[in-house]
Amino acid sequence: DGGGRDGTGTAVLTRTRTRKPNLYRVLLLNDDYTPMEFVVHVLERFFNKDRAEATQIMMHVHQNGVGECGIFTYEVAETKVTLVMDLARKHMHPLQCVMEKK
Ligand code: NFA
Repeated sequence: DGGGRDGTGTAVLTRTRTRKPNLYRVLLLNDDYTPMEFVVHVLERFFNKDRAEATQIMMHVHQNGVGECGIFTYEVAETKVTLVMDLARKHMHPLQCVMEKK
């Protein structure tokens, strides 16, 4: 990784340890009003799910109150939450999307 010379001029190799990024779970919360089809659309559009997996996750949220959309680094998770919340607001759906530290 890093090359250098010690006090006697001898070549030394040092290793810089890579650090694991903090990860965040992005969650969708159930409500009584957001159409199922809208939730499936959100999962396809922002979380790259195919129709089958998006439908599974949507039904999980519908039945259990909460479900995971994916796990991301802070900035990516924050961006996805904002995109989901902005689209839900635009369509006047009460859908809630939140992130939590893993
Ligand atoms: N519970 C909503 C309905 O019956 C569907 C839904 C699923 C909403 C997942 C939010 C999240 N229309």
